Amino acid sequence: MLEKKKRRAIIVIVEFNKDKIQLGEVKQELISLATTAGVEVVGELYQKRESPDSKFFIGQGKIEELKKLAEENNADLVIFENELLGSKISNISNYLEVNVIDRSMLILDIFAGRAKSNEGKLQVQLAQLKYSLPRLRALSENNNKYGAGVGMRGPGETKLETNKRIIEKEIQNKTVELKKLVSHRNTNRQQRMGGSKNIVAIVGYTNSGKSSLLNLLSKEEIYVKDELFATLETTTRKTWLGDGKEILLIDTVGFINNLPHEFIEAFGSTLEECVYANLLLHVVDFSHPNYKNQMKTTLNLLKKLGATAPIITVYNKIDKFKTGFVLEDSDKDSIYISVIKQTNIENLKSLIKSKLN
Ligand SMILES: Nc1nc2c(ncn2[C@@H]2O[C@H](COP(=O)(O)OP(=O)(O)OP(=O)(O)O)[C@@H](O)[C@H]2O)c(=O)[nH]1
Ligand SMILES: [Mg+2]
Repeated sequence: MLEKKKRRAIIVIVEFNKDKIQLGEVKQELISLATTAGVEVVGELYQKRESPDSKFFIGQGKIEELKKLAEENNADLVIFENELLGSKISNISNYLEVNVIDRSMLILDIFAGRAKSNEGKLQVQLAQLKYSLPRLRALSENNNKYGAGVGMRGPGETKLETNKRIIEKEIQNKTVELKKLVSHRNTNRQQRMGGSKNIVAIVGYTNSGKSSLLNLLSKEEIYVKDELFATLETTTRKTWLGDGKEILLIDTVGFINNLPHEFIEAFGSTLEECVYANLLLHVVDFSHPNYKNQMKTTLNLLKKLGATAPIITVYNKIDKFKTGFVLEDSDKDSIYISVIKQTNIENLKSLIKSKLN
């Protein structure tokens, strides 16, 4: 998507003894992120350690192994699952002689390619600037040696700034600019919502089917794709649930595990939409092996944002169960549906209506 010539990457996952990660899921998600950013994953490396190595993050033996792996597979990029600080990025990329980024930079790169509105672009730029500040030297070295690759592109294909003073000034300016936009949007929101008590926000982990559900309920054509962060900006649609009941349905950016705080700060204004909602539809990809953790991530983020509206948990994609899914007795706060097969949608509508009265 972003690269003219497809980058070839080795992914690296380090698990520390104190953390218990679900390696398969973590790996799968990182590969999905890479694919979404237009990168081909050509190799992988895993290490379990007590703590990060002070120079290379991974051990001396492992860095040798990584160098070999990169050479053998003709890789021009290494992506770490773990968050890397500047000196480590420099040490590793100098040793390997390829561009090195971490998962957060990969996510930023996807965001940069997606942002369309002024507000979206500003948010991405702010997140990038804040994230790059403690990593400047490494990023500009990387940039000069290996070209402005994945993780270093601003929205609209602009090259990211690497001068500290300019960046600090830009952070200031853009924060002010964003504040203005947000206050303008808040005024707009009040007009847009017209004092409605029927504001329903669709939230959930990325790729769970939020936009698909909005499309189905509102008969709209919002961008739906089997990739992470297909939606980066919120969309609001008037929707009728039958019996003359009108709601305002809001599609939101997807959540993902381990988002650095710079992102949450920067995207706060977009995510704020769920704070103003009267009801939240928490869409879950029930067919995903890791759906329970994905739910936890979403609920934690909602808590951080201060969203307190009642939640209906919408377990989606039940069509993916081959043996024919037996609908469990849905309690009054959850429901099992398939957007694709349009299973149980009328019941969902009734449930929404019952919660809004
Ligand atoms: N099998 C199946 N696939 C579904 C269902 N609902 C959505 N999908 C697919 O899941 C993928 C993601 O759907 P989206 O609607 O873009 O998901 P989203 O939650 O908006 O994703 P982001 O905007 O990336 O956070 C698409 O390929 C959809 O076609 C469903 O009920 N069953
Ligand atoms: Mg979406």
